[in-house]
Amino acid sequence: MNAAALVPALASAQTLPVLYSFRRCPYAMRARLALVASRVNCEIREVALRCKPPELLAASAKATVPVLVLPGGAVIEQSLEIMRWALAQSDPQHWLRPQTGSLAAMLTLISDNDEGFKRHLDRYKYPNRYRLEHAGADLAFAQDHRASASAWLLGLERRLARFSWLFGTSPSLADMAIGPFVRQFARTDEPWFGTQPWPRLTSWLARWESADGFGPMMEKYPPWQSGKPGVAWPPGQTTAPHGSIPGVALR
Ligand SMILES: N[C@@H](CCC(=O)N[C@@H](CS)C(=O)NCC(=O)O)C(=O)O
Repeated sequence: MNAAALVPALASAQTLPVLYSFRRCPYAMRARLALVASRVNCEIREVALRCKPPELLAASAKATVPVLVLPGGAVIEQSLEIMRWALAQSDPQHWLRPQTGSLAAMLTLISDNDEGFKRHLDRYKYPNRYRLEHAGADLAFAQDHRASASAWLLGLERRLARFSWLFGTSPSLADMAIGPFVRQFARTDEPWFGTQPWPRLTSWLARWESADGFGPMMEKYPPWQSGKPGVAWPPGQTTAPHGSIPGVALR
């Protein structure tokens, strides 16, 4: 668990936002990136997707991660909404105000990712989960979806010809929301990905993975268990401008 501080069990009043998360989930990754950037203090609860804790199911009937439960009891159960909530508390890197374009343009690109690219990514990565769509021809099915996903990625490559990030010379909400999905695509077949005509995308992905918040965002935790102490998060946060309470130690 590294040296993360333990939060005393929240027996009565919840004093910090509670984030239900799964380390490798791209939606949870984007939510954690925004929480790290905004320096909102939380309690993180790593969820084993095969054995979801009753507290998560009580907070959110749809039972996906990430879910953020605020101290007043409000529940935010969409990753993009968690990002926007966190950045509304504090946005020191101006992710919501890109150098070029607008918030609306970023949301459109993110929606293309979530509605289009993600569908192809899932079918490329897990063709066996979609047998009803292709009668067992896993390889051909995967390659078709890889081609459709690649067409969208080539659009990002063209966009990156102008600036090094999707909406200017510094990262924005769009880079942070889309990065986890492109990373998953790249890691599905790294040798193949490395031979494709998208040098700018490759460099963008490498810069995204070495951004400041990436390490804390990918910190590993064992699955949280009901009634056990949670983990104060993000790790390494020494000042606590948002959501801090007396008595909660942050290392
Ligand atoms: N639209 C949701 C999607 C979240 C989602 O689908 N998360 C996956 C994990 S990556 C999940 O929790 N799936 C439920 C399960 O596997 O039981 C969001 O943006 O937060």
